[in-house]
Amino acid sequence: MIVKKLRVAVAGATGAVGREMLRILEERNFPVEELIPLASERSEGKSVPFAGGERTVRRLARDSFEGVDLALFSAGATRSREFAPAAVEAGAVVVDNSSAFRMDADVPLVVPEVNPDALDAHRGIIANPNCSTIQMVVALKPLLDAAGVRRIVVSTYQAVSGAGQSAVDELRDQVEALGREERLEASYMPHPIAFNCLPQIDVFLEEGDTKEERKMVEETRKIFGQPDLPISATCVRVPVYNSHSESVNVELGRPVSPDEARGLLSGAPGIEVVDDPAALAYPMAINASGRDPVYVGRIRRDPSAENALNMWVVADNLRKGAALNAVQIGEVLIKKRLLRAA
Ligand code: NAP
Ligand code: 3JN
Repeated sequence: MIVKKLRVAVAGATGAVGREMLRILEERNFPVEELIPLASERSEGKSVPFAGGERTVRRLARDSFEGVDLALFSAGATRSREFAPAAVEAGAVVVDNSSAFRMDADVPLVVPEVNPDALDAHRGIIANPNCSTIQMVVALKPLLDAAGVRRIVVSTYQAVSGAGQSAVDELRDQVEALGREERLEASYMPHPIAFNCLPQIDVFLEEGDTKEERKMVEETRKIFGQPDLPISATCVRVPVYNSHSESVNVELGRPVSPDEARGLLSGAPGIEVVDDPAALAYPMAINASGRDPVYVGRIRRDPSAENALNMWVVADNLRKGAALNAVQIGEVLIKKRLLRAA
């Protein structure tokens, strides 16, 4: 297949996710004719590394997208709402990393290993799910196909990088302050995170759950096409720099033994099974960081419910949870010839 090289804009190119996008576009030899890094006026004129050189950052504006084929957005939901429609109007296809459009009925919410065909109906904007949702649905997809999913109970252990570079800096500063026996200052997270766990990610909603928990529930239902699937989520910030871990309890439509589950997951795209308790081998955040797969281990029966399994799911939240998933969507758009210029 002959692939036309594309003009690719990255909105939020100076941020934690945006910088990862540039690295991944380069690593995967994405067919980039021209890379257009966009950010706030604070970054205008600065440069970002790409393809062995430097690219000058431009200010994100409504007229940034003339001639752009693909626009990857990771500059926050407010910027997505303001600028993504202008990008579409200019002829670009937008892959948006924010929550701005995820639950819109006419916007596909896509994880390429799970529901690539949802892209066929796109109308210019495609949404990338939340990082915690992405790794869970990748891990559950082989079980969904083989046995059906009846209920999910998930608890997350989310790294500070999910809250941006400032939160990473805050954890480092707090650890250093504790070493000097000084007081911990919290500004980007609601309480000190060093040597602590915070059962709050994003704001609280009326029912007592948080917005991050609600996102996991609603996004998973949309991706699986099961609007009433019972899902219970508890999202926790932990003092880990990068890579989210999740304890996932799933009730299936028929009995699936741990061995069968390991077999199904081992052959599935995007998954690596690390599950050898005798060798103390299971997925860990420090091993997943900087890598692409969703790692799954601790697969075992849950005898407290019918047809239920427990598993431990770990992935790099900035890569598969955000930037990599967005670039993979771009790759599927090319393959399916769903970019307007392709
Ligand atoms: P970050 O490190 O704080 O970076 C924010 C980026 O947005 C920077 O490039 C910043 O540019 C740019 N930006 C901020 N205000 C802007 C404005 N008014 N106009 C243009 N650009 C502006 O944050 P991050 O961790 O990369 O996250 C960015 C967004 O990605 C989040 O808000 C979220 O919507 C999404 N995200 C999604 C996931 C996921 O689960 N899929 C995970 C993390 C983040 P400057 O450097 O010029 O300020
Ligand atoms: O906290 C995490 O680990 C993931 C954070 C994701 C995030 C952070 C700020 C704004 C999002 C998101 O992707 O849902 C958003 C947002 O776009 O609403």
